[in-house]
Amino acid sequence: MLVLITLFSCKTEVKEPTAYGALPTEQQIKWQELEYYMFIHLVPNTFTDVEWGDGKEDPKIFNPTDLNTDQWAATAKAAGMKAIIITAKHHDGFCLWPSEYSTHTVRESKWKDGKGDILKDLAESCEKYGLLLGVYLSPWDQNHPAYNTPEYNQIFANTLNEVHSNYGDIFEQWFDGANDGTSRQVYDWDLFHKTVFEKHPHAIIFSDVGPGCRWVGNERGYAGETNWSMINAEGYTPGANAPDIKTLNEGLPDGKEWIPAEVDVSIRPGWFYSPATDDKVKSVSHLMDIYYSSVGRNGNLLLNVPPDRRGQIHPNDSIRLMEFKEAREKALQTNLAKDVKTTVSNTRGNSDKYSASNLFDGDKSTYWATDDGIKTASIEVDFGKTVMFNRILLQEHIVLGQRIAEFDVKYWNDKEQIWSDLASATTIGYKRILCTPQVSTSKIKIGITKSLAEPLLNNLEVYNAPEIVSSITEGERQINRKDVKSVIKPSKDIITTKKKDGTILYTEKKEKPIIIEMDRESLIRGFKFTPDISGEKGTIQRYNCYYSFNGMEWKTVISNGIFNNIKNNPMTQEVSFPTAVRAKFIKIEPIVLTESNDNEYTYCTIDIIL
Ligand code: FUL
Repeated sequence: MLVLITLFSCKTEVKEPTAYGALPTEQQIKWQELEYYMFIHLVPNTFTDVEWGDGKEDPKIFNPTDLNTDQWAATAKAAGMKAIIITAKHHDGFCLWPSEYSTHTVRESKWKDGKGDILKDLAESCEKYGLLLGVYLSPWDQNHPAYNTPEYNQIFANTLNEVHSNYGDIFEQWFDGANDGTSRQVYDWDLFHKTVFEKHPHAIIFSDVGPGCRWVGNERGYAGETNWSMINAEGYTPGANAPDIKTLNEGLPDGKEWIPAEVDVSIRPGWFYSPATDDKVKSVSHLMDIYYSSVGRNGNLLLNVPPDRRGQIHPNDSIRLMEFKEAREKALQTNLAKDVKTTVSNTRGNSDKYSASNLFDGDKSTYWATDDGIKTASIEVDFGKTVMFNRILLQEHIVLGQRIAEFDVKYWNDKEQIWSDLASATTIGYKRILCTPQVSTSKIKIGITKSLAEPLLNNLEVYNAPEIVSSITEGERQINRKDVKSVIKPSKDIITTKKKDGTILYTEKKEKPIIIEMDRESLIRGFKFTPDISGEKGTIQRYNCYYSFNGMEWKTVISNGIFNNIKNNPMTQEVSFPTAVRAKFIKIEPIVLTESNDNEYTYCTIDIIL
């Protein structure tokens, strides 16, 4: 009896962990759960092949021949998106609704003889398909005569008020900080925010500094590998006075405001439709990489799908969206972390309420927690059989703040009977999907090695994603992307010579491969190999190419590849891998040299295609 009483009192006494640092509002949590939604860019630029209109365009050119907002909404819904945000007014000032505060609108266009209203149509379509509606309104307005005068602020506020009064609920207001550097307008952000909140108190306001969510610092689709949902917004404004790009990309562990990252990127090279980009829609593997780098890194993905000149989503884009959805579903299809046995280094108050079983119950409101003061911990997951996996999905209970700063994953090496390192990473936040090398094991161990406060996790999933065969779109290749550095790791015998024209030539022994190391694991689509273009020195003709996560274990990506005609026409060779690979190292191993009797070969540069 005494024992029972003790146990009972023990259970009831375990108090909830204390909240830590900046916290999300209920609305920000709902917003984060949307994860993925559509951006629509459609203004006169769609008809003029430009990215930034100057506001002097004849509004008559805006004339989509068969505009159909139901088609957008149906596509977004089928693609697995939860909302649509539309450029109600871009930098050229053109309004997609017949605004009372402008003379540069759909009313002045040819579309529907000036009687149309795209916001009205879209609001109805979103409602019909169960999607939320958001609006982009650019404060920078190159058409409005009052722009650059103090009066403009009130005019812009009136414009905002009009949009927020007449089209039902608006879940997100997008404020773009961009301008061409000539704007003298000082914006009244307090007035703008007040105007939005008056009509939609729960709206999420996007800008470089929120207050609802923040720009991620690039338009390529990549949140930082470290991505805190907190930043310091005080003293900053959108545009030129925004925090630096690194802060936007990675957030700050000690940031005073909860302003999570939204990752905006276009499915095409530009934000607006152009027939010139019909064949440049991003590949599935590129979109998957973006997905892992946005939703998989604690950010929401706002994917732009620009309607064409009919006013509909082009089949190339919608087909790709469906392929992308299928790839996501296949990657995260069978959660291997079901019916597993878990051993954790600590459970808060040894209580069931905070036990590790909460990680696998599919209920986001229950979580595993440690005792006060315990900021490092381990979670061992025993699958009870051998499983093969390459993705680990983790979620923090962000209601009480984002806490985890560093963690690692080890797997049980059944052969050697030891724990082997698999991956290490920094933040988790709302959701983190780790792409790891594929391993077979019966057990994994997640170590939380640094946390700002007691770690609280509500979900742990494990998957084996199939490799994607990549169809690479030329326009989307990024060669030696500036933020990914790669270096050639020379053998100790390498000879470096400077040619008369200044180019550096490397001479290597035939048996020595070329190894290139990147400063981080990346999705690699191929490489460019530049020989000595004068043809004076021999080079590689046939080769094997390998990739590796750690520079020790290698997998083949190309076997017995050939540099076509390199002997007679020694020019840069571009090699696309049959499948894009995730790796940190690439190795090119010569098999046949152009000068068959030579025991050494030369080359000038190697570029990695990401
Ligand atoms: C940028 C704009 O300048 C682009 O045109 C596009 O609208 C993008 C989403 O935001 O700042």
